[in-house]
Amino acid sequence: MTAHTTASPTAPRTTAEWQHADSRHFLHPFTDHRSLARKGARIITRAEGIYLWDSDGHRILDAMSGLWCVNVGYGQKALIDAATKQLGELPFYNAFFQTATPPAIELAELLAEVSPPQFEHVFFSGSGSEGNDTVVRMVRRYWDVMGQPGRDIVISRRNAYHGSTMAGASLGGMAGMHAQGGLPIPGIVHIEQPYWWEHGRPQGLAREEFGLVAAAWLEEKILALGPHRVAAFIGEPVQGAGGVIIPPASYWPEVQRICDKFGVLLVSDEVICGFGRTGNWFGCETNGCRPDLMTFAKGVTSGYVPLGGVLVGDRVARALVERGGEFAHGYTYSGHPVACAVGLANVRLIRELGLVERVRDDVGPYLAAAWRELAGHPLVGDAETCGLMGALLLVRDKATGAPFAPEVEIGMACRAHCFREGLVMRAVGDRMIVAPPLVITRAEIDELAGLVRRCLDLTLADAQREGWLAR
Ligand code: PXG
Repeated sequence: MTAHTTASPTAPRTTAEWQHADSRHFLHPFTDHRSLARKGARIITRAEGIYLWDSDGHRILDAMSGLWCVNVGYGQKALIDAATKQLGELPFYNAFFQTATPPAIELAELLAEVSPPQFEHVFFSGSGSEGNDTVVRMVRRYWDVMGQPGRDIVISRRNAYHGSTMAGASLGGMAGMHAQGGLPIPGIVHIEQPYWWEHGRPQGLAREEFGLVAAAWLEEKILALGPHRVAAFIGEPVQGAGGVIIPPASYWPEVQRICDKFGVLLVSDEVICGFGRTGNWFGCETNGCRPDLMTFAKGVTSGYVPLGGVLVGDRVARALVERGGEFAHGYTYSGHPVACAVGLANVRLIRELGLVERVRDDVGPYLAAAWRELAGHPLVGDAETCGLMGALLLVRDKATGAPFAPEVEIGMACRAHCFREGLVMRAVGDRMIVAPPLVITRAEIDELAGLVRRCLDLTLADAQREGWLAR
């Protein structure tokens, strides 16, 4: 073999060289490539703790944990060592033909231990989207086994995010995704989301009152479809990609009561909320409900390697294991040994560092206090947190809560400042959202809040200069 003429992935190149090669060859997720090619992608080259560095050497505070996943922060040696050791010992073997590998068995065992008591079984996938495809197949299989094959509809919610595969995007309630490729697939229907600001406040409802109203939409939909047709209801404990929509405390217990009343399976999509994000191991514990199935991904390995899956509760597991025979479903990477070895090291580290308790008792309340101060900013109409997730709603008129004109794209204006100031904060419409690594310290939260305030000030100056605040 002759020496390589193309650069290896780690060879230094200038930012412009990276950007050129990127726009020639790499199709990114959810990206307008013509517009990206004009600007050039930001190239991230390394990370440590809660900070990233780009190819120009700028340090960036990553208040989104990569993409809601790097719960233990960057550079954790225990995870790196676990991957390296497993790669050397057994980089791959499958779990199909009556075989298993020690990391997959051990991780399944550990997940059963840290999850609520009804969960003793795990089905592994490679991602959250695949996990939700598994959910759809599994709940339909469950009702087949139970002798009710006509019970095949899954109810989800508008502005939910459940992934980007055919089933994942169909379960999701994103209009822009449904508009491309003939979605949703048959048998998936949506109800309105429990977003108080949009659907409760204009009606003059108190938050908790609205929670019951929003849950009643589920009962209405079940009755309209016929309970004998409804297999399951799926929801994120807190809607992440939808803009950190935190439901009123009254919502989930009422959803649980309705599912119980009609025998509908309850699925908690814990891809973002799992592994400590809300101050409990899983978001359903924060919400006080008892799901039958839980989708997980992201935080299970802190994003170091891809892994997802479904925790299967006793009701479904009993039917599938004892009466179901072969479930004709699975992925090459179901129980991938390297991914599971990293998952094991990650879950153990979360436990050793006490990160779940830390979010609940220390940094979660500390972020909430910082958010209460930011609530006073002239641009902020509403400020909410749940564990280590936070959202700031930007409004044109603080007194009335009136929104900016949509063409202003105030969230994007704010996000542009964040980029320049060295902060990763997401904009979802007019909601600015954060979900920092769970290892973040109080001092780092002070730094985060200071950067947020600075970016809000800069955005306010834009709004004043451009006349966006005028009626
Ligand atoms: N469920 C939930 C609740 C998610 O947040 C998925 C499923 C799909 O997981 P995979 O691993 O297939 O991506 C997710 C993913 C955003 C954003 O813009 C959020 C996600 C993915 C990409 C972007 O906030 N969440």
